[in-house]
Amino acid sequence: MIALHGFAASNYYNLVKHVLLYKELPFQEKLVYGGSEALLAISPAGKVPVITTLEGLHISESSVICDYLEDTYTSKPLYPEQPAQRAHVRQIMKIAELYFELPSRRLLPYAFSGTPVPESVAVEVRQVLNRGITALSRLCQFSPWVAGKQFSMADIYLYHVNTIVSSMGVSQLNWDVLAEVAGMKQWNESMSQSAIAQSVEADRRANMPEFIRQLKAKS
Ligand SMILES: N[C@@H](CCC(=O)N[C@@H](CS)C(=O)NCC(=O)O)C(=O)O
Repeated sequence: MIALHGFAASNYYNLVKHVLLYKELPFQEKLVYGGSEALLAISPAGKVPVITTLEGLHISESSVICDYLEDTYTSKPLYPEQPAQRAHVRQIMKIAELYFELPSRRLLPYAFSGTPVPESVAVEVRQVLNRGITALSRLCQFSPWVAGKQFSMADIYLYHVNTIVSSMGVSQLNWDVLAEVAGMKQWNESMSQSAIAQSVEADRRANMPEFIRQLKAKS
């Protein structure tokens, strides 16, 4: 059986879990937090998620895992057949990662420590998020799915990226970032209603207290 290593408070972990659940692939969750030797043994950068494949190969980096799962398990496809459309889906995922996820992550230490975000950091983060807003406004269709008529990897990827963008935007910048992209909030809301999203969210909430405890123990 495929093993999924990491912890449910991580949105990167959750997007891979969402793909596994969507494709109805049997998998086992193996709890591991950042900074452990156990994780470094299977993840070169010490990051979660990691999967261990049926052949015993360890793969990290969420978008690489998404591609591996799609290439290996072709039923319930999450990328379109045509290369141009596939590129469109991947472009949305890449832009979501670079200009939505990563700037929002810079706010996490302030959220965890309860210290105010320095203005210089807030300015930089807003700038990058604005780039993401412009790009995603141009690329996303929400008709009804992010890349058009077909539900795709971009829906799963962007939805889990948005959990952090939305919470950090509102709590640290007093900014409803998702509202800046026409159609995104409604689409996000409908994604959150799916049975898979709800079960992933329940696991996320359940893991949060332990995740915070181990984070405090490290600092
Ligand atoms: N680029 C990586 C990022 C993964 C990532 O940042 N994971 C966080 C959890 S959300 C992590 O492992 N943090 C532990 C650490 O940095 O020590 C991916 O796409 O999988």
